[in-house]
Amino acid sequence: MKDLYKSRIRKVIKTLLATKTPSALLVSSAPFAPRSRDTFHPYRQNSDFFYLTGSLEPAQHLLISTEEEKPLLFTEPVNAHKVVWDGKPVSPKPLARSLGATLETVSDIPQEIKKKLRPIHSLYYQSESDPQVFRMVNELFGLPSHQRLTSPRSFHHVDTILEPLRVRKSRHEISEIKRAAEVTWESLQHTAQMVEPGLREHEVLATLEYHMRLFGCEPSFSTIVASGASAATLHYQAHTQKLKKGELLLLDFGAEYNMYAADVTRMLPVTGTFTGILAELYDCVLEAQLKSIAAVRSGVTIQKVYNAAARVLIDGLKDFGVLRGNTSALLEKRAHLPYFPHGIGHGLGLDVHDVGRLRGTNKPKLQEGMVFTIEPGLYFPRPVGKLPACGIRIEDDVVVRKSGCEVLTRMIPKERSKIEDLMA
Ligand SMILES: [Mn+2]
Repeated sequence: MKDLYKSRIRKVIKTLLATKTPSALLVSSAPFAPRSRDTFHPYRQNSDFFYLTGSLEPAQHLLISTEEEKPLLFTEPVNAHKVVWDGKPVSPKPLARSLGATLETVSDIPQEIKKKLRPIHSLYYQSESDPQVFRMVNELFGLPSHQRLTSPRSFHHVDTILEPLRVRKSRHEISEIKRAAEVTWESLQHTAQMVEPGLREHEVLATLEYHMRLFGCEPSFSTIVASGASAATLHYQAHTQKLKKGELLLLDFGAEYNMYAADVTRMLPVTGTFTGILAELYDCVLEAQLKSIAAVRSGVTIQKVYNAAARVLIDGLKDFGVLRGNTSALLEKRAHLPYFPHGIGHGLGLDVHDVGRLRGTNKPKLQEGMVFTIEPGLYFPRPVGKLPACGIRIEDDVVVRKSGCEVLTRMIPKERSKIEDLMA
């Protein structure tokens, strides 16, 4: 893994040079997100900045410029007052050395970066990261043309350069996601056995997250624990309901390991056994998910993967008396959208909703090494015919291979009998 970040920076330089204009790419550490007055949410590094530096430290900035011999790493001088509260910051010197960067320790970082941007024509910058740097770039953008002789005149989102690099995952990145998946599985194993009628959703949530943290991870997003009708709300966050007999419990959760995310959804029957129409609905969603996974291979569109699931769900909705008509015509009319209102999945990597434009049902073609989720579902906010109000989703993480895909979360069971075994 030596020189991992150096080699990524080299790829950025190559892309900048290919534009044949003086160009630069600017990325910053994440800012602290306020929680309440002067307290903050736990710090989480910006994914682009981590991708290019491996640094977990706040208040750092990386400028890669075709007009500089080396990348520039900007940091603030040590503030003695801050040290009292936060401890001594990690020295940026080894980081600069490992990146082959020149270290610039300055108190007014935006002003210093602005000076370095004078010869630049095209600037690639982040829309969400450091607010002060963003303000400085916006000032440059807002300059009238006669004042723009010595500043960038062409502004682009960093995604233009970083998305094509980040979207295909290396072996190393896939092994990080696998580790996140294993911890996700551990947390489910420790949680499934406690599920029973009378327990509250927040108790299940606390158990899942406790085990993720016990194994050195953080939740990669806000865990969703939704029982019965609550599961029809896609991003349900109240977590106040008592688990009731005869209901299914939806768990949408994932660990983040070393900045890499896993994202899984599993359904548990509250009593430990799937029964009746919910068992049938479950099998329909599972079949949709398996068909969708089977459609994944390099070169196919995400739309094809989506349609493989949508057709099974439409057939199921016909069997349950919710829809009537020809399956292809219903798919064409998007008749399933009230019951399956989201895309088939999303890119997964450093961000739980990663780069790659795979959300929705659009046209991008899958490439080897892309990692994304496959998560079809059926949702009924109100009872429909003999179906109770409920929501069912099954989600796994896959990596695209030449002639298929590898399910990175395959250790987590999803057949009904195996889930029942897990809860026994
Ligand atoms: Mn997801």
